[in-house]
This record gives sequence, structure tokens and C-alpha cells, in this order.
Amino acid sequence: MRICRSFYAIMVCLVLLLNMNVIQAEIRWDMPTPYSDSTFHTKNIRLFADEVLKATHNELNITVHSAGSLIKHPEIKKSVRRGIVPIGEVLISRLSNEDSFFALDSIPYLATDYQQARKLWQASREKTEVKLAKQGLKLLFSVPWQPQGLFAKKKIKAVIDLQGLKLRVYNKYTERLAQLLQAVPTQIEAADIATAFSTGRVDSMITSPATGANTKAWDFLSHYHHFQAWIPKNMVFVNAKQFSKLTKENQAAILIAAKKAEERGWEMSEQESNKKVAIMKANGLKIIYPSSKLHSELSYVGHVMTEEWLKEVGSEGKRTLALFK
Ligand code: PCA
Repeated sequence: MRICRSFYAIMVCLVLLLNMNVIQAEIRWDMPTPYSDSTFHTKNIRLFADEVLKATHNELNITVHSAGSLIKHPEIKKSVRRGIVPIGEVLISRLSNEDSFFALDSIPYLATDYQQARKLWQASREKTEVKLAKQGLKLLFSVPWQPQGLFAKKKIKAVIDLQGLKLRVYNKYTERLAQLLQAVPTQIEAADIATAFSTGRVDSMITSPATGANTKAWDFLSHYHHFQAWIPKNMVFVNAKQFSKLTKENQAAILIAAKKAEERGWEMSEQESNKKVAIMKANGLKIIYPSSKLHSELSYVGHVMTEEWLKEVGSEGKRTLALFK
């Protein structure tokens, strides 16, 4: 009888505590991301997930599904929007096929070092947030790749050497760049790079030292041209409705972890940049610094693309560039 009474008391207490939100059941969030585990973006996101778990006292458990293993890159934004998954990561400029505004950080020779990239992000962050909010998404943080360079099977001395190259690209704007350079673009996910080279679909690519080293570019290419042409970024966002269902404390914990992840990610990117170039060199890739002739030819293409972008995006593009400059 006494056992029964104390059992009853415990149950009453549990119900009361649950009602008071003192005990929260564990919430599990699946998080699709596009890039491999060896990518610093993925490592940073895993640290973010660990911090969220700790800061929410084990109430919010985020499981990271990297390299498009749960949802493929082109489907990630749509899936978060629809609430199929609550949180995800994409390359911002991957969204430029729906809105050219998102291509801003992928225009050649607009922002080429980290300091400029930070300024560009400061100038465009709010607009990015507003655009996502209109789609029911909340931006958490954004982290840059390293400045982009060209991987090829020969030394590129002038733009004319790029003619006819089968160039692997990763968004609408790199596709446009390839066209302007008279190369032949094919869009391929980072996770599929090695296969695309081994089957001969492409014979060159523009990407970061991180992606070059992580895909072991020396297995299928010989020259890395350190163009440092632009600094594209990834971003992590949540479904705003699902976010708002969390307790105020847990919402705050996520935002704090997100802020930290953004700062840490920028540092990781920069710190890794030279290291990855050194790894590529040690594995036999020839590291080429572009001649001033090539540099000015490419800068001209960048100028053309900036003009095209401004035409497509209109007044909000002008305002953003004015803020940046
Ligand atoms: N790596 C990704 C995007 C930009 C980068 O440096 C890729 O090549 O797909």
C-alpha cells in the first residue's frame, strides 16, 4: 500500500514537472549537409551540434548527415522549408538559380580576401536573412570557403588556354564564368568530383584548396592555379516554425552556439588555406601563381559578371554593393 502511494506521488510529480516544462523530452533533429566529413564546414557543424546538446542540457540532439547522405544538396533548402527536416546547410550561391542575389559571393574578383569577404557578408547578411525569412527559414550562421583557384592538367598562362576545357562547376555563376572563358561547364556535386574525373566527364575544376585536397585532386590533375578569385560561403538555417516551438532557453542556446560557430568557421577556413595548399604541393600538384596578364584578363571577366549581376538583381543589388564599397 505504501509502495503504491509513493508510486502515485512520483507520477503526480512527473506530470507536474512536465507541465511546468522543467523536464523536456529529448528533441531529435536530423541535419542534412552537402560536404564530406573531412571538410572543415562539416567539422564545424558537428562542434555546433555538440554545443547545442550541452547548452540545452541534452534536450536538443542534432544528428549531422554529411555528404548529401540523407538529402542531396539541391533538395536541402526545399526540405527544410517544408519541414521534412528542421535544419540544414547549403552553399549560398547554389540558390542563385532561384534568386541571383545569392550569387554575390561567387562573382570573380569582387571580394578576394577574408577581410573583403567579411565586409561583403556584413553588407549582404540582412538582405539574406529577409529573403530566407520570407520562405519560412531562419538564418543561423554562414562560413566561407577558401579563395577559389583553378585545377587543371596543364599550366594555364592566359585565358585563351581555358578554351574547350571540360570545367567542373558548382552553381549558375561558375557556369556563366565557364561560358565567358569559352570552357565547357558541367555542374557536379563536390561528393561526386573523383568519379566525374575518373569517368572523363570533366578535366578541370574551380574550387578551394580544401575541396582540392579533400578530393585528392593530385590523383587526376597536375596544376593548381592559386587565382584567389572569390570566396563563396555556406550557410546553416532552420525551419522558423520548428525553431519557434522550442523553449525560449533552447532558442537562445542555439543562437549563441550559432554565433560561435560562425566565428570559429571563419577562423578554420583561413587557418586551413595555406595548409591545404602545402598538402597539395607535397602530393605533387604544381602550385601556380597567375601572371599579371592572366590576372587582368580574369579581372575583366569579373567586371563583366558584376555588371550582369547588377542588371539581374536591380536596385537591391546596387544598394548592397554600395554598402560593401
Ligand atoms: N568547395 C565547394 C564549394 C566551393 C568550394 O570551395 C565545391 O567545390 O563544391
